[in-house]
Amino acid sequence: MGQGNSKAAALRVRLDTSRPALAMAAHNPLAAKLAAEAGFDAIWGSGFELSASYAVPDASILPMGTHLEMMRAIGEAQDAPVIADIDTGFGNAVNVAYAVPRYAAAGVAAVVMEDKTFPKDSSLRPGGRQALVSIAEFQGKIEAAKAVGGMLVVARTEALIAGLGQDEALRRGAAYVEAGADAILIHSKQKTPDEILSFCRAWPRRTPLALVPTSYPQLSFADIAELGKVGLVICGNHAIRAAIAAMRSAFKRILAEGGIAGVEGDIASVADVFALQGDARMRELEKAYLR
Ligand code: SPV
Ligand code: MG
Repeated sequence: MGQGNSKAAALRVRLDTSRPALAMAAHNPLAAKLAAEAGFDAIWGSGFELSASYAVPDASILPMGTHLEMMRAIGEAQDAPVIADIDTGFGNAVNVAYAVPRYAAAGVAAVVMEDKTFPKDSSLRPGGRQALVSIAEFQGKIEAAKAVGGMLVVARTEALIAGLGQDEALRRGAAYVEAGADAILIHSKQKTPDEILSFCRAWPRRTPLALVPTSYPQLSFADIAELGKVGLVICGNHAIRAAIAAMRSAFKRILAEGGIAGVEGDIASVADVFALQGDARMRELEKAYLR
């Protein structure tokens, strides 16, 4: 386990602070395939999306194996590198040392690990528990992840989410770089980008930053690129939110209209679904091998 992986190498090059890589969230291989088809550079293996797709809170409820197998399936279904959201690393540094080689073996290009205590709570949840582990403990977890090799380790600090302020966020970011992090994800749930802009401007390192602008969507990709500090922008939950809105609308209309005819033009065709399922490949296989 832990052999070098070419998608990790490509992603490392793509973390370009003058033109940040764009990752779209996915909760299953189909969503990942659509994100890659749309042109996103990477797939965000979001814990929030996967939890939502099981209709459970994003609070360390789903087991590691459920997330891991989804990351493997997402990687197999399409070519964009997978950035796996491993939350807290499923416990302490010993848990990280167990988990990360398995993610490497599943072919993911990067893991993102956050400095919250296990079990975690969603960063976006109003009034959620946002207790952080010590800097020293999290450095040990980064070192355990880095020891695996062959993939990028993105360290995520929740200092701003926990209300600890910019100085603490900068201190944690720097300490995580010292421990070997390849990038620092800095998260904020402020409704304006001010807090994030201030952090990015104050970030003194060459190590690229990663942002998840869910709460401050007014900050465009071009605005982020202009900062010259951010190598990765993650659209954290737009696949599941788009799916929820589309399903709600179609389901409501079908009942209201007393039939399925009305939605026909607004939903994907069955032929589209066949194509996404790999029907062309199945026809080749049938031709070659079915006797
Ligand atoms: C996720 O998508 O699972 C994330 C981003 O970790 S957030 O939900 O904003 O914490
Ligand atoms: Mg998450």
